[in-house]
Amino acid sequence: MFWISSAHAEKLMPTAATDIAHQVDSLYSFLLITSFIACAILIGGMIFFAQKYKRRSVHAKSAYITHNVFLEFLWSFIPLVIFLAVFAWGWLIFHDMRKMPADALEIHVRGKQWAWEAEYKSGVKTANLIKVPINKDVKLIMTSTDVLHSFYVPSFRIKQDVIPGRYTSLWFNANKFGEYHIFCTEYCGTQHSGMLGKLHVVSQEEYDQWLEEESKFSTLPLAQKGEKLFQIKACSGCHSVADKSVKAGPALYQKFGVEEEIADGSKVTVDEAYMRESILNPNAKIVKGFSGGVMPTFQGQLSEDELAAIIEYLKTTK
Ligand SMILES: [Cu+2]
Repeated sequence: MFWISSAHAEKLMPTAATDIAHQVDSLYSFLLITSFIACAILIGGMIFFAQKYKRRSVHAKSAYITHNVFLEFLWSFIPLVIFLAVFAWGWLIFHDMRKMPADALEIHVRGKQWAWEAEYKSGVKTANLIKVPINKDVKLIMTSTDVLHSFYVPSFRIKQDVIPGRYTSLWFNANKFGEYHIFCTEYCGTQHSGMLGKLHVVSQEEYDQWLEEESKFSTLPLAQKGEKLFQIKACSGCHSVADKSVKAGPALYQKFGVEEEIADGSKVTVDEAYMRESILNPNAKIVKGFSGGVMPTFQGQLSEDELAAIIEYLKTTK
């Protein structure tokens, strides 16, 4: 920290878990403190001079002063030096933030309404969770499958827009174990505020073990694979599978084989074909009481075997 001790700063700001976070905090503290000092000089000076040069009587005449070169030079030059220093300081930090490390652990991140998907090089996929080893350069290669999102980790002081149709990137090197928030900071639709993720910083051993554990996914039985996909694709954000509680979409608990009333009043039996249609073309048969256009289509986002896995899983909630 610059002038504020780090113990105090921890209370003002989220835990700083990278070197860059400390640098950002130093610059921020400098700005905050110089602003306070400038404010005190301006407001204090104004009150002092208003009192000192107060008109004492109706006949009092003020001195005729046109200018003062020395004073004018000072109040122009000192702020100029401070502003240029802040610019240079900020530029150096920005340069560090944007210079991608050459030998980093690379993770693909996809923003979608309303979840963060991550994909590791080994093929492991997660939703709303990124696990990384401590003291390791990590580079995120990011894009969006629908609208603009923005990836933000307050504890790392890094933020980057995530844009459909192109890649943007971010890097960090976490130096503190823990669980940190991932926020979306670009309004992206009704559930924007619920677009939350966690970033776990763990030891290298724990990371390796976790990655190996997750890699076993492809050999899982269909229904178990479906259960994972249901999480990864963030279906669980809008559909309850543990009970009949209604979220943004209807609960899918004990749904298989049930007769469902749809918006136009007709009935449909929930079988494999209806489930498939509802995943790929969600607006085809909207359940009565729900509005269309909320669920995005998963056309092109799920392979045939992934579809089968999810449907087999949904049959087991029965
Ligand atoms: Cu978003």
